[in-house]
Amino acid sequence: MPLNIVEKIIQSHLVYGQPKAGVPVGLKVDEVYTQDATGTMAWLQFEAIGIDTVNVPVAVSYVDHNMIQSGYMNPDDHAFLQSAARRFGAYFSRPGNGICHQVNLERFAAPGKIALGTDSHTPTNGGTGMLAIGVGGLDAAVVMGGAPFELNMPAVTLIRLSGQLRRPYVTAMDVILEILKRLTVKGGVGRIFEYGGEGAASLDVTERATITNMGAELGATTSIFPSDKRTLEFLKAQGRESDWIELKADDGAQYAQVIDIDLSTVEPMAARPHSPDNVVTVRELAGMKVDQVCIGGCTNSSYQSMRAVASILKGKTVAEGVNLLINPGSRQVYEMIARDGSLIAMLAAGARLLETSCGPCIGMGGAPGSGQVSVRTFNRNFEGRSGTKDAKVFLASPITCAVAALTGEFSDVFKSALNIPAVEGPEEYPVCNNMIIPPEAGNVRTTQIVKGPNIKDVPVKAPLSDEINAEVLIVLGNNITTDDIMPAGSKVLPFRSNIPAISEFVFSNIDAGFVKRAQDAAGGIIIGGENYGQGSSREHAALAPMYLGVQAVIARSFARIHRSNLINFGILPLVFEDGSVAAKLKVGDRLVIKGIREAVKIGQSCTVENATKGFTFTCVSDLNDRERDLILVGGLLPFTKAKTS
Ligand code: MIC
Ligand code: SF4
Repeated sequence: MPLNIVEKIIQSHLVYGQPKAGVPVGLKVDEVYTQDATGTMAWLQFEAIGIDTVNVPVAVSYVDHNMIQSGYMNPDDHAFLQSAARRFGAYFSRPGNGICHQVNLERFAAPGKIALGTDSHTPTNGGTGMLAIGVGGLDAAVVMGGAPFELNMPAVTLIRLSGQLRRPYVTAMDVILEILKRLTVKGGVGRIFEYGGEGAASLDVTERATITNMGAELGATTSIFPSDKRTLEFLKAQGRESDWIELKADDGAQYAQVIDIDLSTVEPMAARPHSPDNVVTVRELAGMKVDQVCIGGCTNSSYQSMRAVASILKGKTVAEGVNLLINPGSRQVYEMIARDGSLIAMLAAGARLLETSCGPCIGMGGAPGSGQVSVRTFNRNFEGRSGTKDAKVFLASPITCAVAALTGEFSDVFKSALNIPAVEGPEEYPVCNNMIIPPEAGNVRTTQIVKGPNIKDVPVKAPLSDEINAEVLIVLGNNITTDDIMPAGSKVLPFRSNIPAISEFVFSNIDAGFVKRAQDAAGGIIIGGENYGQGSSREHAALAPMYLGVQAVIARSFARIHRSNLINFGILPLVFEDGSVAAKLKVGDRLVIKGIREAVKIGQSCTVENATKGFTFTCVSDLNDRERDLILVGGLLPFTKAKTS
């Protein structure tokens, strides 16, 4: 039977199950990577499982998010991660080496392999033909312990690209924004996007990686490109030719859906506040004043992009009213722009150069002023994520951003008088692994794990009770993000290793009374809409509510990673049989669900009684066998510990 690329990789890694859409498959994983903001929990959980050494071919611990060291907490986390990597057998990418996805693409990504990363933008690696999936920290810890990774097999959509980009004005960023415009932030839920067609062949690996990176914003499980001669070129230039294999779909391969995009018709696009799918053409925004421009991050940090930006800035000055911030994604790219003079052009134009870290993308510095317009090459523009609640954040390509930095407004780049050069990828990248520390040799390691005072144990939930009798704590609309549930930013991120402390911030950006209500009621139930928990992989958006006593979330539908995180921490995700019931529920209503253990065990729907209003409604617990087992015992940690002890 002819196979598509996704099926080929799944087949070659299958431990159990059948690769049919919706059916659980267990997969052998080739690489697991963590980043610091989610990694401390992942490694604490790995330690709590009680296994001595990682049991996957490659594990890498990156430090890139919590880079502002305004106190001891973030550097203590870095020291913990470094010691845990050495002790348990992972590579450690030191602070300053770059953003996990960009560095992983350069140093570890390989076609035909499977990677998990504790970050939703792990699919960036799909640019090389790797099946790379974002997961919560506990899922990563359990797989590093040697378990297969279980996934409900997604449906595979082919995005068939034809034509050529109108380079240099139109970039890969514009392509993914166009796709987001068409499909929305829910369009990829339960799907993998496989790219193909002669248009795909015209894109280089870094352009492909921009597209697969932002597939996360579609809600997709992952996105992947074929591995072809462009992939070989990239791997060869990175000194990793031996990692290359050819990977293409068989003639006659089947897909659940096919979407056609002619690259030659794509225009410069921008996502308006406050959602990555709120996309219009840059032409429509022309003339709008811009106060801040941010270039870099994990979405658009290739050498080619940075060099193009520098050529636009060269010999000019950033507009008077504009702050231009640049955070290149890796030290390799930084080094290259330093060597070829691009960095001087940026500095001379007035750019503020940041270190290679997530920075302003996650509100770690670089917050815009009140009500300001910020245009960024990043992937998320959720309200308040920049650190400024009333800022208006737009997402656009490096070209659109560089031009906006000079003109102080959105401009039609085709009409801009600027001479924008096309930049090719280098034949050879400067490869230097001196900032990646290998693990201590052997399987019996002695490194002491270093834990600062802010690093607290992971809380564990009790097994599921047979009756939930609890208040509605909050009623929410559609597309609630994990940034809404568990904000990030420089004030909150340092508490990622301290669940009691971080739980004080749950929903703080959208409902300041939530935590007090939850504490007073000793827990409760959350009511969500469609696509509840979209966005990041941060398991703190499940762990902290669990710590506050949240027992269930009832929603119309859930985003994949967040749903897994809820289950991993013993919070029951229930789906309304009739979504219109949500409108009848109010904060403070007492909901009673009886006989839940039995309903979960036999996969039945359950009746929820609204004891305050005197009506009942039905919810579905659409859990698979493994998920049922996890929920019943209180989550993945007690489940795994029971199995390994
Ligand atoms: C993000 O882009 O939202 C983050 C910060 O990288 C998150 C991870 C986190 O919250 O630590 C993600 O994408 O998963
Ligand atoms: Fe970092 Fe932003 Fe990329 Fe998340 S999206 S990994 S915060 S650069």
